[in-house]
Amino acid sequence: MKRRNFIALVGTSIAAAPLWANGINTNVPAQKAIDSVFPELPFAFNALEPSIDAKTMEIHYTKHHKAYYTNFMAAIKDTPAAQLDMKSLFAEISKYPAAVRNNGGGFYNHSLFWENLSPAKTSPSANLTAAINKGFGTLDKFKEEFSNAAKKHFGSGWAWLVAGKDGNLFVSDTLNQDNPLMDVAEKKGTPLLCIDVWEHAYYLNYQNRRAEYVDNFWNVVNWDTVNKRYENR
Ligand code: MN3
Repeated sequence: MKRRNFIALVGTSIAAAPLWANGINTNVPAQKAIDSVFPELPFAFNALEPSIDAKTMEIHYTKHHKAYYTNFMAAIKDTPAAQLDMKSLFAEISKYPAAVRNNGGGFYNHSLFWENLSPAKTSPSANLTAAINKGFGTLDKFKEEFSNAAKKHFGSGWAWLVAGKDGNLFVSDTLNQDNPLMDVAEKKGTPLLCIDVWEHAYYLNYQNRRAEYVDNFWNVVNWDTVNKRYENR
């Protein structure tokens, strides 16, 4: 079915459509970059309140994320990058101009971020729990390490739970819109969970209190997504 027909069938319901029904499927990143369309938000703007407020979600999605998408599409138009899927592009991102790296990362990272957020109560699968216990000792110790990476990251960027090539899990943080799929990343692997710690992600509601935003992030983690990413890595 053509994507346009599918959109016509499912309408514009934000809550009903999974992110990848109308855009980039970050769980199976094999889409050509140029084929990507701006993905729908998989929940309503106010769905994550009070942990993430509606106004922040609306601006973050409709302005910030949309701008990365638009600028990325413009940056790769009629270039070899448009022939690559996102994962392949990131694997050689050092060969491309900063506009591709920054906007491609911004486009992709936010798609990952929305997918790993949900108002529903979810929990790590048995397989993921075993991997977390192996990597960090306990779930609480993992959360502490991830939270510390998010709280202590200097400037704009992201904190990540990542599966390395050997399957072992680790925590990292990246500058600006870089991610662990990029050849420029210090620690590389498959992203399983991420948090945006740019000030635009929390400043309206939390102002300078990034630590509080990070602590409340755990209330809205979509573990179902993290479980799937771990299985599909
Ligand atoms: Mn952001």
